[in-house]
Amino acid sequence: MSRDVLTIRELQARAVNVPMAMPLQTGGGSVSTAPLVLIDLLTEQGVTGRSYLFCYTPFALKPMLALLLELGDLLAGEVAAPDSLDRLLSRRFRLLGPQGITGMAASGIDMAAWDAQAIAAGQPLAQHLGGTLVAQSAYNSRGLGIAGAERVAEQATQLLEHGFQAIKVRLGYPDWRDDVAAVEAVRAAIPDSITLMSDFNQCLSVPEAVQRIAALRDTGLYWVEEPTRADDYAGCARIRAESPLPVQLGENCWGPHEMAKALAAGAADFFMPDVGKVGGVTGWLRAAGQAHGAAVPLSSHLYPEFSAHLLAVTPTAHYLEYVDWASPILQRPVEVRAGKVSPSALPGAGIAWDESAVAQYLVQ
Ligand code: SMN
Ligand code: MG
Repeated sequence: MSRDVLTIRELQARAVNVPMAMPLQTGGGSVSTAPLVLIDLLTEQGVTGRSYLFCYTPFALKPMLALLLELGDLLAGEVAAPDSLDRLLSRRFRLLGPQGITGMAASGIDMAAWDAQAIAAGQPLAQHLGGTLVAQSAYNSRGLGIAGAERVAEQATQLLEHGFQAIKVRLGYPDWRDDVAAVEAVRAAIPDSITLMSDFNQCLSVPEAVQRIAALRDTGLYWVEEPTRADDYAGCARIRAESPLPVQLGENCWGPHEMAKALAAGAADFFMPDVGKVGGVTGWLRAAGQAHGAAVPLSSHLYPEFSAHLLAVTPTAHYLEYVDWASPILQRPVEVRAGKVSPSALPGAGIAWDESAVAQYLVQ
């Protein structure tokens, strides 16, 4: 336990492109590897904070890496206090804009700074934030891409391993009848007690979404995620007003301000911010406060290692999205027991690199 103020010595970052056991075709594009940038935030006090950023496409790896390394030069000598770093980076990004790679870089730095702070305090992140290590209900978000009814039905039963009580199917087939067929095939393959979510990854127009969701009415889908452009809050609200199924949104909320606008527009029934886009741990906490105020259930998007800690201090915590995409490069990937994920009991968020795997997947 250290009482010293942590100051940043250096930001180190590396890019890796990690194979995925179940590549994923979505309505918004395909993901066949996990392109990650790994962040090590070294402090003068000897504590190192760690985080990673899921970059969606290998094309984004080098620009993300370059931006983070430039920001590292800017941050050297600064106090590793997430709120001060947020103010500093928000000022720096005002003219450029706080979205896209800039927003993700700022989020990743915030996550690493919080990791360092919790490690310095000798506490798991959830405890450092005032919570306990309570296990979070998770849905298995692996697989179930746009692969045809037969293939998704086969995968669905495998995805119930480790006691998962919920899974998510990707939709947005060229023909709406194939959406219905995929959902019906998955439903037929799993017990009635299993919750089934769905995700269109922004691929529909508003009128198309209204029609497609109407056709899915009797499938009992638990939520319909990102039916149209994620930033078309008015369009999402129109879809929601007509939808017989709850609408889920949030992985593309670039910070608490966008979350506030989406909530004000009544764009969704459920929200699911992404810690790597919403502004890191700091942005998540602010978004969670809004969700609490609006009595809106909040799920997580990706980053199960950090998200388990964050949902533990989220008053309206709903579901943790489980993916194993960073697991190959982590010393201690999160474990699922009886369909739940517990926050790591180690100091910090529990991120430590498996260096031999990192060396294997390094992108230079
Ligand atoms: C998703 C996330 C990351 C990559 C592909 C698809 C999807 C989800 O939107 O919510 O899991
Ligand atoms: Mg999604």
